[in-house]
Amino acid sequence: MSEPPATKRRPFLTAIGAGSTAMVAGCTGPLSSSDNTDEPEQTPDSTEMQESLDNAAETDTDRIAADPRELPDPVDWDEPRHHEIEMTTTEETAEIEPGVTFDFMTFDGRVPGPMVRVRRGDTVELTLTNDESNSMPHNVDFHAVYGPGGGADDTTVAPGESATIEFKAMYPGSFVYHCAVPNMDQHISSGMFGAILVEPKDGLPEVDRELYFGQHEIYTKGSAGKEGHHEFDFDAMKNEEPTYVCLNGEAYAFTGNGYGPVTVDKGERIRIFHSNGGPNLISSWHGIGNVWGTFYRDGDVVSDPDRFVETAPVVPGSVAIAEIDTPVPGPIKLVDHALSRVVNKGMLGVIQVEGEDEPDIFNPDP
Ligand SMILES: [Cu+2]
Repeated sequence: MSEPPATKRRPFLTAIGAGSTAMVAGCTGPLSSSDNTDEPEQTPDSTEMQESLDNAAETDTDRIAADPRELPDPVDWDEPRHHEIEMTTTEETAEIEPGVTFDFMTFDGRVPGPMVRVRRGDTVELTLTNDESNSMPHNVDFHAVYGPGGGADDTTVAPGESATIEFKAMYPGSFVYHCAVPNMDQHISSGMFGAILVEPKDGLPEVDRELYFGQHEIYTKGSAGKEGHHEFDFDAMKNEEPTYVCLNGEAYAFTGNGYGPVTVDKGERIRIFHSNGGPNLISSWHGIGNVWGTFYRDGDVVSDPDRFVETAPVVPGSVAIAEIDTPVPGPIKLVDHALSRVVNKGMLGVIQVEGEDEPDIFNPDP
């Protein structure tokens, strides 16, 4: 593998439809002009000439992407419970992709923030702490809350302070929570969102495995893949022209370019929570090589779910739920079907189904 150009090579479109996860690894092909063999290797294109980024900053953490396998177990109680939940807001520098640093803001140091999981009728005593090393006020607005600002009005805390609220989870569904200070779009774009799941009293159908993802977009003064430190770009945000559209806060985190695919076993029924923090873009959520067999639109777990949905809107400020079957081995590529966000901006993650071939269902070589 030769020295990569300053603008990183992107996993590209043919990798999305093709079968091998190896094809989403790096060095697979050109998208940046500096890969053009007709050009001298060291000549930057005009965009790069205009860009001058500071060097990549020292990072505070090796990883900002939450592990999609980490979420609370399903509700197994049938009487109202009281939950004491603590969350800490952080401001920390991390990589969006290798060599590209950004100043994130988070709940508990990961994007998306931790899932809160309760049963309808439970009460939640929520303490939000703004880490003393931070520089900005933060708060949290839970969309599962009846009350001023979804709790934001009474959880606004300065660095070093904590605030506690208590709320009753009156209605079921999956909902976003997010920071809601006056610059809330910047704070969400920097990573401050997560999900709260309020299970109906009878619970959700049993599945073999659950995964939890968060999509959002990041607006920076660099172009995607340009190595260096990417400052936040308020004009790009106002124009809704993001540099990155991320799954769990990083570009291509769950591919061969990042931490690798999320592996599951063939035959498992899997429930996927897809939160969209936004702040601005609707996701056209799609799983390449699969279908949303049961789809809970907008996280509505009371109405009858939709069936066999190919591509589903997940609007900013919502958490959709899908249950899928995995009858054949191979990759399921999680994308936003606004595909320029996949090819150029990072919005791709892979679930790798492992097991024996099932030629009666899919035969690549009949
Ligand atoms: Cu904030």
